[in-house]
Amino acid sequence: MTMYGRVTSALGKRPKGIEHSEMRQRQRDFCAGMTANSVAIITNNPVAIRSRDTHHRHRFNSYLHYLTGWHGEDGVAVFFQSDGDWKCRLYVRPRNVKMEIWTGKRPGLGGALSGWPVDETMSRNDINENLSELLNDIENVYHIHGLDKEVDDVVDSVLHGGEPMDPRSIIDEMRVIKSNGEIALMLYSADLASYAHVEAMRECKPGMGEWHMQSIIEGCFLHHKSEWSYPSIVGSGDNATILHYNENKDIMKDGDLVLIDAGCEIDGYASDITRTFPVNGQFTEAQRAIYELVLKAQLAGIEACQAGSPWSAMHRATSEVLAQGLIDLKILNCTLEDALGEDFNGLYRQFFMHGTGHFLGLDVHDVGGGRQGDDKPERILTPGMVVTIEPGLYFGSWREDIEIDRKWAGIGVRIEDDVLISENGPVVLTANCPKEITEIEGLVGFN
Ligand SMILES: [Mn+2]
Repeated sequence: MTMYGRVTSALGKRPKGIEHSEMRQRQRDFCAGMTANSVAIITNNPVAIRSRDTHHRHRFNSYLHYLTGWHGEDGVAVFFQSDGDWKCRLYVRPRNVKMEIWTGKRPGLGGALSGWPVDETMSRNDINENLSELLNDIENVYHIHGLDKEVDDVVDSVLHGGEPMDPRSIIDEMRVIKSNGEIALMLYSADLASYAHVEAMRECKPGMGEWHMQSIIEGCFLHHKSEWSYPSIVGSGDNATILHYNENKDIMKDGDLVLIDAGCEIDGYASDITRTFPVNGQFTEAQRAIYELVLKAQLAGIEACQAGSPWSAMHRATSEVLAQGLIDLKILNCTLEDALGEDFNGLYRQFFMHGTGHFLGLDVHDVGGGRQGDDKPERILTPGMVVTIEPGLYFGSWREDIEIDRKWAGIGVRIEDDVLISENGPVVLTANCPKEITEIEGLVGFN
């Protein structure tokens, strides 16, 4: 058995990527949403410099992937009308053996046309002239600025200072509801991340580094031809009370909790899991009390994931449990009303300062709004949506703005699962990642 053999055998069959026929349907739906006499341009993400001539690993643009499956840097998809029909043209880099020796083989124009769901291909080298010509006499150009400088310049010169329309207003709505093909990929992504978390729990021992947990989890992703969908957070002790801590540089101490927020990507589709457990495998009384409260809130949040409910039902459910629990534990000395506040902004927010969840999909914080604080109208939960439920409580011992009993200091707990909204109630995609106290105490340190 190789490293991660346990994970490999637990994983089911990896689903195939999204079918070209499904991408064609997405293209048709997108084009149907555009106004008459328009052209839409979808570019790839830029390449970012890591150091001198070394680049950050490139991640394809989610919109380009969604519509065409194309990943090649410099790829640009253009949707335009010709003889009354919408066509998808893909600009790609032409074959060039001298360059390919260094940077890898390219499908070229012919390979892209036969291997991807597009109607025609053209050379990226000619995009300047060629695209200007296509945009002539077009009233509306859909384009996202800031990703591809050369394309931005073409669009600017054609629009003469006018603003392009935003293609996201159409595509985001489409991406909110996941198809069966997408759900299969997300379930696999959730399984892989679940098993990776379990491996980290099994290996965990006081004295190990936070980075060791990170390496076990990310190694497991890579071993299964996947990669992280966002930088992994491994925070032990007080580090767990820093929401976006990802330096992962400290030694995990006996008696501390460790919070791990890590997920992976399968064919672009993200999973997003947080688990918190004792480094030595045994919860202290104080840790147990906070953990049980967060778990109770999390289960209430999942139960609130019912088709037809408003988005805020999830946050309401977790918040009510947490606020009451903080009063019961005498961490808050006030009424439930004051703890919750008028608009979920009461005293409990000192310890639970983020939202309950977000959409999940090709982007870990997926498009379509729904997050607390955004200005979009409230969503109604609908079958096919995938959300995260991730309440937490954080008692940083370093915080000067709060007054709490010493026994809570340095405790940070978050529990996060990925949940599919369905006609038959919530489906927890990350159900293979244990979170009950007895399960955790029976796993941590037992490799
Ligand atoms: Mn999340």
